[in-house]
Amino acid sequence: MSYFPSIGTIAYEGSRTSNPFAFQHYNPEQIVAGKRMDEHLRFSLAYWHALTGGGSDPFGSATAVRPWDRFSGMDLAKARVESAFELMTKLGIRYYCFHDRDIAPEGSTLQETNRNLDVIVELLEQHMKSTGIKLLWNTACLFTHPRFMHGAGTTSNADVYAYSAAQLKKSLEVGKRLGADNYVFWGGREGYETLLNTDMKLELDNLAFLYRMAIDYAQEIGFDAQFLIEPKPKEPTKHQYDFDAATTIAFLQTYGLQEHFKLNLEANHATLAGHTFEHELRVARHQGMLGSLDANQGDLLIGWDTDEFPTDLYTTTLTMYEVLKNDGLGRGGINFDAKVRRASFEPEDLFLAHIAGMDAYAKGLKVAARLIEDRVLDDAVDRRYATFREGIGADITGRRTTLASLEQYALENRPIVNVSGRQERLKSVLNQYLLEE
Ligand code: XLS
Ligand code: CA
Ligand code: CA
Repeated sequence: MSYFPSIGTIAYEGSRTSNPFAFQHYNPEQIVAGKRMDEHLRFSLAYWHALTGGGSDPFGSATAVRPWDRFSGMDLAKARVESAFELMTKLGIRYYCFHDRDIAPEGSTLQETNRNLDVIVELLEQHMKSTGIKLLWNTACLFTHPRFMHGAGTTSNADVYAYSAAQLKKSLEVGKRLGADNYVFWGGREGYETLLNTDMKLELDNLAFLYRMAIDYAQEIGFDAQFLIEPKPKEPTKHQYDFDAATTIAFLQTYGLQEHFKLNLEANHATLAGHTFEHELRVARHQGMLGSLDANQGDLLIGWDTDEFPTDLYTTTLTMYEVLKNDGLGRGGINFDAKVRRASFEPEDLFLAHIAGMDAYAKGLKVAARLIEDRVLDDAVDRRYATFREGIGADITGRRTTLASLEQYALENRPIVNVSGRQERLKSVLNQYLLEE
């Protein structure tokens, strides 16, 4: 049975195609920078947006028309699994991600919830075997249910902390069973609203301890996924503890956890933190902690997490630039943590949105590879810092100076000669590369 009978397999047709159900740039077997495109771009479907979300917002109910709408309960969960694999197969997406509660409904007890989960995990396992599609990462939803109103790992209620640990334990077991490449921790409600009622130190200590127990349990059961933390500065809480890449790395270092984690960086979370996406990638890359990407984009005119499909070629190019400079994402991938707009409610929109995102990343990859090959930015950076390669600059980077020796140098009253940063020229060259075929 097909859930999307009118849509076939999406093929690459090149940039001049007028077929909306075709790729203009994503050509999986094309070699770019020495590797196949599909090896660079390990695209992943976000179950919560593609299968579970329906387009509701604080002002209105769901609008999406989906082929699984006629089902409910566990039948709905099963229909979503079948639809997900059809969607991924037709799009050529080889990975997916989910929260435990996206895939199976909560029961009235934790036991019943876990039983529901087991049924769907078994079905997922069968589909993964028959299609070769893999789990990029899974995670535990420790933020939707009312019990998490004060947080999960940072809750003020020890019973909720224990419940969260139980849910996390099960989630690690699911990850192990499905062979997840990574396991994500996103601190949905790990933050605070007001310091008037908050013991920040206890909350952070408890959060670190939850991570420590997760590391120990993963080792105990032989689950070797890369652990990832996903930063976000705000929403749902006013101040999220994993604010951005730098804050998260500092947190991990403070608690001696840095060896066990990398970061899952999301574009929209970067802009909510007042950063560009490439800034977040650069920070993580320099610390050897660039793990995986949640590919989407925000709207700079809107102050919340809009999770739009990524179509901004500047960002996809500069993102892939960082990824290539990082020598890839290893076990990570490019997960479309993105939802179609509420008015893009037809099933076809799910395909069109993913095609748009995959093409934007493919184009970004091709442009980034050429920028690197032609040393466009490398040469500009080299020129800008040239004074550090000789004379007093080389003494500074060789750490052979003192304040006194630098004072002596400065007092010799040499004329200081600066050179232009040439930012506008570089942007124009970037445009040139983007506009070339
Ligand atoms: C929400 C987050 C979330 C994580 C996974 O803003 O993006 O979906 O990616 O829990
Ligand atoms: Ca995300
Ligand atoms: Ca988001």
